[in-house]
Amino acid sequence: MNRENLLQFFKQLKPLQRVVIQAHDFPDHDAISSAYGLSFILQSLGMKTLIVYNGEIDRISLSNMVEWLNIPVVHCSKANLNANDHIITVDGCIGENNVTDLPGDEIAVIDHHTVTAPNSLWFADIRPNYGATATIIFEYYQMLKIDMPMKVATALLVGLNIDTANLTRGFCNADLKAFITFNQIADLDIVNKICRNSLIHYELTNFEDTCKLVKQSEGIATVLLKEPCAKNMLGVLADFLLSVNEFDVVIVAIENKGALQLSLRSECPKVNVGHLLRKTLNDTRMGFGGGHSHMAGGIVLADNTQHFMEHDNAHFAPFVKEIKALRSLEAAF
Ligand SMILES: [Mn+2]
Repeated sequence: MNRENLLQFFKQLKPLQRVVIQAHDFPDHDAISSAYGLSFILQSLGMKTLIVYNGEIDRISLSNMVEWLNIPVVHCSKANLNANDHIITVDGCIGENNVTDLPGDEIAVIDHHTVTAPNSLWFADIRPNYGATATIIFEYYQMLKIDMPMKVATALLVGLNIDTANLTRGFCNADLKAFITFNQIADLDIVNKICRNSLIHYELTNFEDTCKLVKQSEGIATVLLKEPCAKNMLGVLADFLLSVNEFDVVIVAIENKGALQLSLRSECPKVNVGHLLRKTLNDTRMGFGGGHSHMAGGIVLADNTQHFMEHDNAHFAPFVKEIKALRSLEAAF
């Protein structure tokens, strides 16, 4: 991606009545902050923008961020989108299971997941080696020499911190450069207050549940939660389990309307959990999944959960089998 491509794309957007920026469903901090950062760029170029999402904002830290920084986000059900709208997807990709197909024409994807965008788009900027979409947005500011407002830097820094677990996973040099600039401009008291307050009282139950129910075999920790749990809480619990020294691959799941919602983490270099989910779910049509090498999410469709659990006993056999195969494959060298 160079300055010319970017300017060409913005030129194409210019005549539109409004530009819709869509975060992935059940958005996270990186998705909302990147949408916010992009909307400021487009507005400063004279365009009207609308940030939308589907699903829920289910982390207290994200609703605090939206409230404290006054980020104008709208649930898609209240956005009155129509067939004339043009949509840029950020931190997610059209065609993926976590990006709802909304009314309007999808014209662009800006993402850091391992995804393939359709050829028909006006613009695609996909950088799977980046720790956060926030860093891609940072580079747009640099390329266009736009001053980044404090609120935008504050949001983007939260997105970068949370996606990379405070620069401890899946980041590259570009993320470090973005971090330095964000850090100079952002309101660090607000960044830290958002990041520190990541739970609500009830969610302590989810930790209790996790501690009681976790099982492990050869470093693979698995949990099927019993109590209700916010979708994005699964990742928080998976990170928590990965902090246990003996575990290097983690699977956290909860049943949701007969389907199994999943969050995976890996610190084992031989086990890429993004690939693992695509191979065991997408390729077999048992469900959908994807993400990064070290963190991924997915869903086992209701008709197929019997391959992963028996009554209340979740064995996750297809995943465990594949993880063990990956581990032994590399060991042969
Ligand atoms: Mn992200």
